[in-house]
Amino acid sequence: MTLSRVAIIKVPFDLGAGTRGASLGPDCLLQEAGLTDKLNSLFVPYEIAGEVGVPAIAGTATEAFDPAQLPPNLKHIAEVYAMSDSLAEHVSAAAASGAFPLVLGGDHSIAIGTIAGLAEHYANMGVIWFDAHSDMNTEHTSPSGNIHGMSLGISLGRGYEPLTKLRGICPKIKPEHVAIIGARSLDPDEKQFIRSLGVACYTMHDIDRMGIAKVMDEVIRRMQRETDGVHISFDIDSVDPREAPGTGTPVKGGLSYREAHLAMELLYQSGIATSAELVEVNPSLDQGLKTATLAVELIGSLLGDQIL
Ligand code: 6HN
Ligand code: MN
Ligand code: MN
Ligand code: MN
Repeated sequence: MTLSRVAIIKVPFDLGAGTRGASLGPDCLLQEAGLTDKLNSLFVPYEIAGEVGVPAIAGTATEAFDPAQLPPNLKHIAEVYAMSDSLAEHVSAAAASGAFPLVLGGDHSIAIGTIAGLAEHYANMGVIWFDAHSDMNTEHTSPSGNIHGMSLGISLGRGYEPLTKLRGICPKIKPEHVAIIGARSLDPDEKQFIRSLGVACYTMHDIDRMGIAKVMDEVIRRMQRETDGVHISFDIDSVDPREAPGTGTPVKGGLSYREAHLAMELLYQSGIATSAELVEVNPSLDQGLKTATLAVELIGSLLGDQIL
């Protein structure tokens, strides 16, 4: 794992979600929930490499995107587009500097920008997508119009063109380099898309049957064979709401506390991760700091925190 330095990029952005509040995530994680203390205790060198909030959208029109022709069923598209473009720039610069980009959301729409920035550095990047959902809707299939439910699809080149073509590379990632882990709430068209592309999707059913250790083993081995870098996109709603209540779209029957930690510990041991993002912690929906603290602990496990 490239752990010479962790470049933290804060993304207090929640306009991709239907419920506001995930914008409070980055500061909550870093300060109240103790992420900076955690990194210090692990002797992980880090810096705050940037912050991308809700951009002022005036003047963000490009030839690729005409705000005068706003498409339907893409809520806050102008803000999402501007945020994604700016975030991609920050992430690309962090990766270019040799650091391990760690992006703190924010809702899951931020993955559009994170992956766009990383795609400039990895031709065959793997993405491990921990999520109750698959985030593969388009403006034509989404039941909500919320772009956080479209970010993986967009990264695979499916959906609204100005977003899929963001910064010129399209698609950013290949279906055979993606693994979804923890899925249990998929919309009909998402199921169809997952099947037709052959995306590896380890549902909760699969995890119940195989065990998370075997799942991670399979995923890690495939990534080691086929990719030149691996991004961990961790939606906290992959974890069961009993452990992670502070999130906007909770779904029963998720990863247990230990399953989530073991997944992160195995990723650390494998050394394959080259970047990560932690999204959808919503402090305004949390029980105290329960969910934020879990998120900090999971980042710790990914970066080398060990029980013994
Ligand atoms: N997330 N499939 C639903 C939708 O609105 O498209 C839920 C998406 C949730 C997205 O949790 O990042
Ligand atoms: Mn670059
Ligand atoms: Mn998600
Ligand atoms: Mn989700």
